[in-house]
Amino acid sequence: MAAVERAYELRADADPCGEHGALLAAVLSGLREQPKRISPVWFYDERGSSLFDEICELPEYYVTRTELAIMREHLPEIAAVLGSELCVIEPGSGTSAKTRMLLGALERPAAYVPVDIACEHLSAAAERLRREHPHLTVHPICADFTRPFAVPEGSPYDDRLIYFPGSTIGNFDRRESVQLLSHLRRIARGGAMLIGVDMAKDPRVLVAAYDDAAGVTAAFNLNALEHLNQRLGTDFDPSSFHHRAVWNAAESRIEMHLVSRCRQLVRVGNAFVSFAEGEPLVSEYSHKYTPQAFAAQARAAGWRVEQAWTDSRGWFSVQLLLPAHASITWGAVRDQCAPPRRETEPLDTA
Ligand code: AVJ
Repeated sequence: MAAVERAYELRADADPCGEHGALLAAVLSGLREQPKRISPVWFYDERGSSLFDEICELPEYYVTRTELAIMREHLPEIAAVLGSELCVIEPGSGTSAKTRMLLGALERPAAYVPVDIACEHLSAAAERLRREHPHLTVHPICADFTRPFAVPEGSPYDDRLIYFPGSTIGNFDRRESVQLLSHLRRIARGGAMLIGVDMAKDPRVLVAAYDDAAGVTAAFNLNALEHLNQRLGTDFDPSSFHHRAVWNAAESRIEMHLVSRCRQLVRVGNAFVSFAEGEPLVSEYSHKYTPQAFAAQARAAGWRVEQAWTDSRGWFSVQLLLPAHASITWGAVRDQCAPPRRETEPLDTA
């Protein structure tokens, strides 16, 4: 199975009918890897989601705040470059304040297509947006965005922008992220992507952001085990694990670990998984990029970086990607072309 699918297969299987066995098998296979791994999707039950909201407010967690500041400062320019009557597709939408900012700044946005596996949240958020933007076509899609999903054809879904904020791309390793970026490029159909990318910086700043003094991130990390117990009936004892955030310089990423405090056995379905004292269970990667490294990733996925906006410290960036092989210039220039026609993308054999 492709790596991007493996890391997120839980999402695919988390259908409302509850594919208990499939979820269990996916978790077990991660626990059989070396080092042991679980998917970061396990963070996000109800409690985890509100802990994440708390994280976003922490003094050490610069990520959300910095991206918001970049958006606030450069929104008029970003909106001007993007042009009018776009169909904005947002993978992993949630209920983002950034999306509201973007939709508010764009000229006559035509459609908004949020894609998320949290179906109830999704329809509530869609309802709210419909009220705020009566002329906007809102078409929520309940799906795992790492897998194929169908955006309707024709107007108002023609001129597409993928909006992928929050540095969610950081959760994917190098190979997975190239796969995901090219998957999203195909969905964009010749359109652009606006993506939030967290940048490499002093490891002390990074470790503090993922191991805050108030212990909120530790609670967030340990909650994944509660969620597993709740959803799958595993018997993890969260108090026998502790949170650790490590900077992996070779891979340019923060790793969130749950470290076993003792030798122990954990029951997962019909199997027992043994942990040595001090053995880590990896619960998340958060890759940090240099501008060059991200440009290379984008290029490998058939995109090119058209423009990047950043904060004064260069800690975070909001980047506009265009298809590397677009047959005409995209964006504001496109709006001046009459008629606004675009050739279809060259056939993708990747
Ligand atoms: C939501 C994936 C962007 O990597 O910073 C926050 C999640 N993990 N603190 C990140 C997270 C620990 C976050 N992303």
